[in-house]
Amino acid sequence: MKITRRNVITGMAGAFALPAINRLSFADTPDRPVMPMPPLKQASQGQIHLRIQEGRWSFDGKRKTPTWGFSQDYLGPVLRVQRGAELSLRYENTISEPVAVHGHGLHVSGDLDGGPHRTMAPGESWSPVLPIVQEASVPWYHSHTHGKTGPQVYRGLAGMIIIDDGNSDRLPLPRRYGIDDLPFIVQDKDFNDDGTLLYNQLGRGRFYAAHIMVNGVIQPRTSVPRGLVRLRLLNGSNGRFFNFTFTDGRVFHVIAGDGGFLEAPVAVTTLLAGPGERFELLVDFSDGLPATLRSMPAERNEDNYPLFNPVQGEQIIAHFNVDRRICTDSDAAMPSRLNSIDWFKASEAVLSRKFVLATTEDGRMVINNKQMDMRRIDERIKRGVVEIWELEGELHNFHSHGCSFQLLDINGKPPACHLKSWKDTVTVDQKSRFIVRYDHTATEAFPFMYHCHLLEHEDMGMMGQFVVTS
Ligand SMILES: [Cu+2]
Repeated sequence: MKITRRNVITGMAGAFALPAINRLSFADTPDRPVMPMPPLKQASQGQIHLRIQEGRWSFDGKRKTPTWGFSQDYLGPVLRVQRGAELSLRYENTISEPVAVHGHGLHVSGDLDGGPHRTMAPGESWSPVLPIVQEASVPWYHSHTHGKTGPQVYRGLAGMIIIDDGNSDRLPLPRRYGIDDLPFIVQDKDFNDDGTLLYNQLGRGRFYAAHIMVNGVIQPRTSVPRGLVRLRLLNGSNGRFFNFTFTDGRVFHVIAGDGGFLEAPVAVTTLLAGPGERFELLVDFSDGLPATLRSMPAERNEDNYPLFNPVQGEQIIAHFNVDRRICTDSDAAMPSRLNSIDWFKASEAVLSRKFVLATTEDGRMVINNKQMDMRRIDERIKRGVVEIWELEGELHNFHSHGCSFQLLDINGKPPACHLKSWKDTVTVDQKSRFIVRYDHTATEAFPFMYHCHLLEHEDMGMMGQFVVTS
């Protein structure tokens, strides 16, 4: 009899009496489509052409859906660049509406940032040459078109960037792209009966869709070697928070956040990630057992108010199947030390700014009572000065362009250990504070943005603009 994953699991379930959820989630694994790996484009090969184009993509391995992508049907290639080098891009807009493309998490000046002031009309192109000065990290690129970021990202205009440096090259981490080093872009979508994408911006007040996908395939399966596997996790969904955990409760390690490595790996069993956030994870598959990653409801703070809308509930994300035919990288190991971070001291800050994210009584999404206005500069910042930004709101995800920052505290408490890296996106549920120094300039013609990274909130005006001057 051919040993399939299905009957192996059935046998295990009898022996170990796995809870029903495990049997359910493993049982349909062989039927799940395989997780695709985006193609890799190296900056060292010269200018990378990213054609913003229409496509047809299958999210479920069966029917095709009209989508958009960067030089492919859906999403874009993973762009890889070494610190100290340049990332030379040529965006070409071949779709029928204007598009701006922002490099989220990149430390570049405002004229290279790709905010809404850099919109390409249909037929236009933009060729930025981005000097990469920051440490190893996982930024991403995505639509940032004024008022249309949500629907354009939803339709597929997003992709990952990997920055390497001397430190990441030296660490004994898994590094075989697509084998034990996997881009892992998690999103959610709804569909109309005819298979087209359903985008209901105002549904339920926040955008949550029913189908969870990784790299554009719903609840995919992937084969991994028996050993350590690195997931470069990007929450690329429009508005959904995920609370990642494995069905078998296994421990995994967070090794990096938005803007770089933690100082040391942090062992966790659950990981909360909001829209726009990235984490790098190490998962140990040396036990040879299959595993299923899911998202579980989480609870908010001391008052036990449910953090998630009920539709978020429990969601299967992806299935991992250990395939012994895939060679294990015997050099890959869990480093005890990953990075050295120069921490700002709160006492270094020379000023602080406060941002209140709210919905007004008449339903407008505002920051400090103002909706985004492309013609208004909201903040003026001096380059190189250390500042504290204090954020208040009820469950938003705040992102600032032009920097990485360090979390100071969340609701008055120090951030959890796995959040102690450079970051550029942070959940605001009551009050969060970060400390930051803006080292890159932005002019009034091409200012930086700060905004809620729930894309529907951003499109509805929960965004402001700032300049950074010398
Ligand atoms: Cu928001």
